[in-house]
Amino acid sequence: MKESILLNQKNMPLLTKIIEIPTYDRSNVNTGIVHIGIGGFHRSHQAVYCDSLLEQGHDLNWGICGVALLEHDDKIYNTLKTQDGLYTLIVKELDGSWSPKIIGSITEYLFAPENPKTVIEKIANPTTKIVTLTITEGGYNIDEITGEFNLDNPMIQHDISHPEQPKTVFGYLTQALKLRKANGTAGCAIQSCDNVQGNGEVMKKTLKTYIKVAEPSLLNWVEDNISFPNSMVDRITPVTEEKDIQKLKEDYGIVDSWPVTCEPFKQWVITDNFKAGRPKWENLGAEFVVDVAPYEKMKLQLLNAGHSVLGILGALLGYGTIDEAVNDPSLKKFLTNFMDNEVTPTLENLSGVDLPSYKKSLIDRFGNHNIKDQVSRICSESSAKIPKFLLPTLKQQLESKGPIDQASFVIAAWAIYSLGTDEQGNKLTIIDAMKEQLHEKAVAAKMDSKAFLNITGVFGDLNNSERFVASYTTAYDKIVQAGIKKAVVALNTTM
Ligand code: CS2
Repeated sequence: MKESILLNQKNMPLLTKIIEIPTYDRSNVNTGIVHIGIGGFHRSHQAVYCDSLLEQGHDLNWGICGVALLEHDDKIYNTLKTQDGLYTLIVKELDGSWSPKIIGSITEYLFAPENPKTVIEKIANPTTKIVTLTITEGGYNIDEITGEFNLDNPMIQHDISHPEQPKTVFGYLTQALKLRKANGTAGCAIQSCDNVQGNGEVMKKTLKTYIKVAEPSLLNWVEDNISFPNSMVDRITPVTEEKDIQKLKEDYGIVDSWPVTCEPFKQWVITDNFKAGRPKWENLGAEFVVDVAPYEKMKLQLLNAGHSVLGILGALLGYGTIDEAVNDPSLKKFLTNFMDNEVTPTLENLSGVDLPSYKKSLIDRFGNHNIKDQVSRICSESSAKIPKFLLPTLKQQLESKGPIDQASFVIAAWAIYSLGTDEQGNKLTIIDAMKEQLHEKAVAAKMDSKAFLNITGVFGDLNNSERFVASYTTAYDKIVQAGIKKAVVALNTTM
């Protein structure tokens, strides 16, 4: 066992011989970006692009202030505080080796519940040119029935009546933009980095709906001064496990209470509309394009939906990780058929993209034995993910009278998954904001399988489609009667 070194700025010189550390002078870095939602993904993706840019040394104005927004984000905040914003990025290579590196681009960190005013002032600061967000798919607070921003959400109501003590991103941004306007500070860009189709547009629409009610006199200023770039983000980032923390300590002697693990691949496609300038992320491989929408659609409906397919079917079969699931030949075949027959016909305008290679690369990435991405992570918050990842394919195929049996099958499997046990009777760990409702409808579905489709917050009015309901019911009955494995194989053979 090596001598243990606590990860913090003071100990950096001790780490130089052990691991790659930032070579730029962190004390000279200025904060140009405020990031809201500093979870694993931000730390494996955007913060890494910024770190590499700082390494190039031309422009030290793009340091990040990471904001922990929610009460339960105190752990990441305390970790960053103890470690001076430093953390270890552990890239798990395809051959099983580790490429660890210390990332230094998060130079400030704030815990919003502790000090909302500081967060508001930070976003309003003239040096803040971009506010980036990873607030999760559900964070946009869209009502699946109306497709509109849900003003009835109690947290939103709270922010409207307590503007100076906000809890949601909408309340924070509104207060900060109001302050920018009052101070005569120029506008900035608000860039969503979530897995949501048209994420910039969605952010613009939702924020403006909020402002219209909470602070109507700000609306025109926002229209004129704030831009909302769209972006497609990609890097598989499993939940950090205790064994990763231990290995880092044992093999490298580094004591980091929350390193980030991820795959080697990363991708970022962005529309180039930044009101107050932007970092040269293209130097690090980010792609700036006129229209991100087709790339987002491809990624969400193939990669993210592919994950959900493997997660839900894999969970019922008792698999713990995505590589186990995709390396099961029947699931691999199911996924390949789903991608080729149901998703691919809905994709267009992907100039320069070799779709067959992209799909093949997804199967390879999912199958990477060293990543060990957790099925529980993939299945978490499915009620927010399924409407963004899987239902768009289903709806488009219903419109064009195309194939829907595989998407319907996944929904039927999700209904059975929501009962809370796998096929061997082992308890499933279900993490979902709608967990209780899902369970209640899953129980009702045992008597009448259609009951699960009445969750309008997820399915909207899809239960009005006779064709979909019939396809779903057939799948549900088949799974109950034959078990998930045989039902998958049976569907595979009809393709
Ligand atoms: C996953 C994503 O959360 C999920 O269900 O599909 O986190 C996925 O791993 C990333 O979007 C990869 O870029």
